[in-house]
Amino acid sequence: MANDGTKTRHITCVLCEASCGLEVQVRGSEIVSIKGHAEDPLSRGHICPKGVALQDLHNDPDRLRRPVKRVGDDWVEVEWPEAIDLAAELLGGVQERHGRDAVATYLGNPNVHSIGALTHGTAIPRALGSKHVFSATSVDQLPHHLVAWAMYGHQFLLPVPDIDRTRLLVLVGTNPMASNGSLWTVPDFPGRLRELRSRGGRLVVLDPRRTETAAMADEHHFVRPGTDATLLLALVHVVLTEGLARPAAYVDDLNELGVAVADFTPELAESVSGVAAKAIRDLARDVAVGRAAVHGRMGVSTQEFGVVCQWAIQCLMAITGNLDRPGGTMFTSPAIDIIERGLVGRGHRGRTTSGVRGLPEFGGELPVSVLAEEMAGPAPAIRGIITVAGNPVSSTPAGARLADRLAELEAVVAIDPYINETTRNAHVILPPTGPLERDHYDLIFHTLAVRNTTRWSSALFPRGADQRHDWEIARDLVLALARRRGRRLPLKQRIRLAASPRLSIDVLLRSTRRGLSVRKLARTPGGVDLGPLEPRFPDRLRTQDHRIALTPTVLTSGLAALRARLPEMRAAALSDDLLLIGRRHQRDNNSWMHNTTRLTRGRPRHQLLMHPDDLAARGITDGSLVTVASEVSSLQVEVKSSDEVMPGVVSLPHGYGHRRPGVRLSNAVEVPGVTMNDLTDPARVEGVSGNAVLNGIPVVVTPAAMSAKH
Ligand SMILES: Nc1nc2c(c(=O)[nH]1)N[C@H]1C(S)=C(S)[C@@H](COP(=O)(O)OP(=O)(O)OC[C@H]3O[C@@H](n4cnc5c(=O)[nH]c(N)nc54)[C@H](O)[C@@H]3O)O[C@H]1N2
Ligand SMILES: Nc1nc2c(c(=O)[nH]1)N[C@H]1C(S)=C(S)[C@@H](COP(=O)(O)OP(=O)(O)OC[C@H]3O[C@@H](n4cnc5c(=O)[nH]c(N)nc54)[C@H](O)[C@@H]3O)O[C@H]1N2
Ligand code: SF4
Ligand SMILES: [Mo]
Repeated sequence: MANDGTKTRHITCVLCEASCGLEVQVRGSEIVSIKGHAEDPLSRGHICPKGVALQDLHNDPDRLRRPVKRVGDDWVEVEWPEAIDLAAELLGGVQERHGRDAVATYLGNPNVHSIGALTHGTAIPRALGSKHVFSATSVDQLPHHLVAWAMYGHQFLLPVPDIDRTRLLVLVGTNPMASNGSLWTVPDFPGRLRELRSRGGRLVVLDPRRTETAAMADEHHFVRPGTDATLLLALVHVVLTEGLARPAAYVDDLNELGVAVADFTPELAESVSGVAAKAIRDLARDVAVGRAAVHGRMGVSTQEFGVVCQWAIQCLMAITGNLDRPGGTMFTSPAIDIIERGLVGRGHRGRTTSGVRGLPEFGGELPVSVLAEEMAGPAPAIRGIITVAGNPVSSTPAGARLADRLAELEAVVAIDPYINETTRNAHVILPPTGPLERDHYDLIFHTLAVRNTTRWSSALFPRGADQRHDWEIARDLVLALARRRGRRLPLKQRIRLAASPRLSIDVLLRSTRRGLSVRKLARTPGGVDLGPLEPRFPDRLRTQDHRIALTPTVLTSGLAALRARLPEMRAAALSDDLLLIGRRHQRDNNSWMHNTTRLTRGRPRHQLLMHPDDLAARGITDGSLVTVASEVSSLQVEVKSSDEVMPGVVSLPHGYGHRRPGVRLSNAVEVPGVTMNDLTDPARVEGVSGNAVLNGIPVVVTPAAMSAKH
């Protein structure tokens, strides 16, 4: 401690998957500084502007600290017991009147960044027992889970690029310079990329936009949105036809794979994707050399052929012997192994289906694209909802439609610290503590990290007497639901609910027999380094025979739809139609964190990016207001001329557009921009998984002045 009472503390940043270790100077209840923790074995001192903004989040006067209930158009603070009982009454009442399935749960992104949500949050949908469970997974990484389940036998066997040892890194539809990596905990991506380059390694990026990551690459190819599947299958095709395959002994069905991809030649891929056949051949040969890692994320997850894309990438890694090898894509050995411990199920598909469209569940969840339709009609299936750390009005397709439905529901409960586009529709809001007021342990992100480490993060500040942690809210709500039904929960369940996350993690750490405990980790700033990733297959495979089948029917079934779309894709490549894609910025965080000027000041970044040739062809001037119309809706936004996007492609960020009535985000409502998901279409889902299509949306862009005349 310094003379003035300043203390140095080490915590984990929970704002993105990078999970950086931070060093914070605190004086009493005041934050003096936040910087990266240089000694952290995983994040090595990295920090981004969002990490610094944790203090703004902590001090934000708009952040709720006590529950509120809606009375007319006003919000009234209520005591915790009353708020919990009200929530249980609202949700339980709907179930009593209309059946269990009448209440839906939406689990949003920050759940995976909160240990209490992970240890206790899932008890809420379990207590409700409704088939209507939704999460951000189906506007995000669902294809990865489905492919991992079908090929490796467990939805969480997700390989991560071994960036620290690779020779060739190929990034498809992902921009880690802005996002800091996804399904890939890779803090200090810029530093790791520099090291890769200085070892003589190369980065290749495939993206319709010359992103911040593409700008750092040795090679960047513009790909027409939604066509990557042909390109990725062509890579597999080249490896197989040129005799370059050298899979591990536990990989089966090479011949079947050859048959499946026979028609996906580099020339076909060129005709729809715009990437030269020669470049595809060269890339396939380079990947086959070894120590190569291919990683595909949002751009190839939330698009029409997301499952085929992720399947093709896994096949490519497996047949070239890059899977589970140093320098390729690898699996972690986390201290708390969520797979081995059974903390996450292996996955299942089709046990239930959605009512209107009949889309299958995966892993106990239905695709969120069906949420609004299940609330519609004279006898809607869903009449109440609880959202936990989610803002689906902003983050799911045709969110505006969902907002209208939410306003009519009999019960809307939110566990959320803000009154935003979604929670303004709630009858009661239960706000949890913020990231600096709670303990943290990365159950999920240690499982996806580029290095095996284990780190405990103690709350920086104690919670106020009138605040509750998310795990306490989940515990109390589950108990209140049971009480309302006149039931006593089984002892085992009560014990589990009563155990704090700290206690649960401690028990799990101690049982690893590696001499680990929360206490020990809490005394070791940055945590314990458990070393580089190591080969884990075939032991870690969870398929019955501990082998990998390359062509499970559920995955190859996506090929028919792809073949059927080829003529249209070819025609589209020659037309001047526009396709809309998303983008992320380093200082944005999905649909929240716009309430801090530290992150929102500076040049505006909400505009529609459009290629100068496309602007000229439509007589649109740079900076003017344009109308962007999709099949479902239209909106107006400023356009920005940019040759970063390829001709025929326009780009908008998501998570903007806070100027909706009732939103209580005093700074965010000043932030210009529109809600991109007013343009996305819930009818457009990936055919196998039901994942939302958020990239490659056909749109028409016209000058706003002109469309006003019509
Ligand atoms: N068009 C388009 N749409 C997209 C995407 C895209 O790329 N393009 N990306 C998609 C992706 S990948 C994702 S993950 C989703 C994210 O979408 P959501 O799952 O809706 O998550 P966020 O937008 O991050 O909203 C977070 C919510 O949680 C609240 N919150 C923050 N911290 C906590 C906490 O600790 N506890 C609780 N209880 N609440 C908290 C915030 O106030 C906010 O309401 O959006 C998806 N939507
Ligand atoms: N700063 C910041 N960091 C974040 C987030 C954030 O909102 N802000 N969100 C977090 C979350 S929830 C997630 S899931 C991750 C996502 O992490 P990333 O996947 O890295 O996120 P994006 O920046 O959306 O990258 C998607 C890329 O795909 C490209 N793309 C779009 N369509 C296509 C296509 O058809 N084909 C190809 N090849 N590319 C395409 C886009 O141009 C974009 O560059 O980021 C996380 N980190
Ligand atoms: S990169 Fe992610 S984890 Fe690291 S400081 Fe930024 S927001 Fe936090
Ligand atoms: Mo995400």
